[in-house]
Amino acid sequence: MTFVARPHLPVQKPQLPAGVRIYAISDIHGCAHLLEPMLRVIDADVAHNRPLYAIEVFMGDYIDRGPDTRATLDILIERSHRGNAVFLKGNHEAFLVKVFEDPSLFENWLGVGGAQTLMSYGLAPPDLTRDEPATILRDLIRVMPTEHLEFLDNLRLSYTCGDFFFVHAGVRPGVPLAEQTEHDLLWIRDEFLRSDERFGKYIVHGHTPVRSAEFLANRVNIDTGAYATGNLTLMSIQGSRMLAV
Ligand SMILES: [Mn+2]
Repeated sequence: MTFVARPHLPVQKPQLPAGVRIYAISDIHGCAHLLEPMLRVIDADVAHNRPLYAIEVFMGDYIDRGPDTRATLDILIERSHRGNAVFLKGNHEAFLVKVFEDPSLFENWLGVGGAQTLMSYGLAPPDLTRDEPATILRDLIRVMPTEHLEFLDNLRLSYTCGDFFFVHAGVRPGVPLAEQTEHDLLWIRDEFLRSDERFGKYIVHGHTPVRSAEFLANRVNIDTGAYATGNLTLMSIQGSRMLAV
């Protein structure tokens, strides 16, 4: 019997390893009421398709802006006990941790939806004519469950599987994936969004809202601005097939 070598074809489409099915959800921003039904969609899909390995990738920005950060973190922490979920860090989680260390940033946090987070933990709407930022933050740390604070402290910057690289915001063009800075991975917009560079992996990201999942040759953006639009996007990937609902 003769074995004929197949010509080495260039990889056309990014691939996941055989048997792996990934579910990615981006930018929940306190929309627990959208997250709950999405998790039921995932559970039904897993029950129907029975992948060998089902992996859930949450893309960061769990908190702020939307109505219920507290319930969102409760749901995600509960979900983490299954052991097949990856939780990426978003710029909002990184920023809140920074605000805890530096109360002078408190007003900036209010400008990006921090008041909704405070109120989700049962605190009054912040009134800076009456209360010092440090006092409000001390109250928040007091009412936040320890598991929530630990959750915020234990988020990953990126996740790689097969030909896919999952990250909250994006990557800096011209810099190898392994050498990206935390700041770029969590905050970058224009330089990344304008680039047609192939980054070594296919980038799955959120952070910059688009009307519907945006599939490009080098990346896919799945942030559909849930807190403003009511559309939380779920993307499933198996083999090289990407599907956003
Ligand atoms: Mn973001």
